Amino acid sequence: MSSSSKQTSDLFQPVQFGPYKLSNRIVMAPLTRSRAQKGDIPSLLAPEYYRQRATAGLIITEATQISPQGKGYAFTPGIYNSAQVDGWKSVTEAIHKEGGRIFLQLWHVGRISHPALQPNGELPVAPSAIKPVGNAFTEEGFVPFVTPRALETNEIPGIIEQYRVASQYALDAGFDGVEIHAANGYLIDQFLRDGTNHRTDTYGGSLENRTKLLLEVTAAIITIWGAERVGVRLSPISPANDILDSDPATLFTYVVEQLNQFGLLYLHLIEGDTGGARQVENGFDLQILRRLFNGIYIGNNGYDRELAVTARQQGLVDLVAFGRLFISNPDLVERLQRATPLNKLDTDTLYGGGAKGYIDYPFLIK
Ligand code: 8OZ
Repeated sequence: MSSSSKQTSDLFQPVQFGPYKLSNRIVMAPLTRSRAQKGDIPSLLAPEYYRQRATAGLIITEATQISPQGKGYAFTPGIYNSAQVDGWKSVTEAIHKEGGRIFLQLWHVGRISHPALQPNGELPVAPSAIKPVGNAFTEEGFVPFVTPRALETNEIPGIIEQYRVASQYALDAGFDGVEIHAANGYLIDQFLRDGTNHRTDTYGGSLENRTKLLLEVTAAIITIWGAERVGVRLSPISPANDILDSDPATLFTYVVEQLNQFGLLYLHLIEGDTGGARQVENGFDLQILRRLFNGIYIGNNGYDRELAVTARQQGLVDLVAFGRLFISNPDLVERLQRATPLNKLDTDTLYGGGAKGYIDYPFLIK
């Protein structure tokens, strides 16, 4: 039988995931939708949006800033005060009522921001004062990035504390775990890579020094959650957000070796150019990282039914995360299982706005 036929794949079978038994191996990837309320409180429609998608074995929330400083786009939600916790509680309760599981993605954007999005109009912070190429999405529209301010060494404990406190808020909000967003050219990724980290203190220079922030953040989060409820997302070969490293294969091999000391639940890799091609120039074989990692491996980027079924048959992934397909197909699991047609994505309603393109995509059977 070909992999695209309707034969049963174990993608649709229950699987143990640390302390949790997931109903299948299909993950809803983290997806920024920019619909939060004033105060960076999750949208009143977010419980319904996520509830509609609760048949995913696991949902990972949209990236969620750990502090006002961690924000880099208009209308993204936060997890740094009790009003935000209350908003997220409505989401976690809706998912748990449906028997689903949901992790929160912890996010600090670093230099991918703009004074218009920062407290008191301050400069965004970064490992080094290097301006990214591109534009920030503010409430007034797209504006060019600025040169960020390099963090002082004595500010770094405060950044780690932001992650720890946000992790406690995530626990209070009823999440099942957290994912550390260390991908896509945001703060942690900016520290990892030699193109964005030109520091001369103990957080820059050598591989060991550039990886230090990620490891210290991970250690802090584990004090709240335990390693068995924490995952990390990386994008080793993605150029997203003007990120660059001279030797990503060596860097990410070291990163994964070091992460192994914690016994984390999972590693979630964007296996190409984020939201784009799976094959990239100067890429490397990411199975090296999958084999190295002592935990569950979630693959992501450009998967369709056939690629996911084949990846499971060949043992290349443990779970598969789908992003855009989950935006337009709330019942994606059922549609993949039955190999039915999929709804088309409306790209005009991806970011911002309300119910349209958010909670109104049709189900096969309501
Ligand atoms: C698309 C638009 C805004 C943010 C990421 C959090 O790249 C994002 C993001 C993606 O990880």
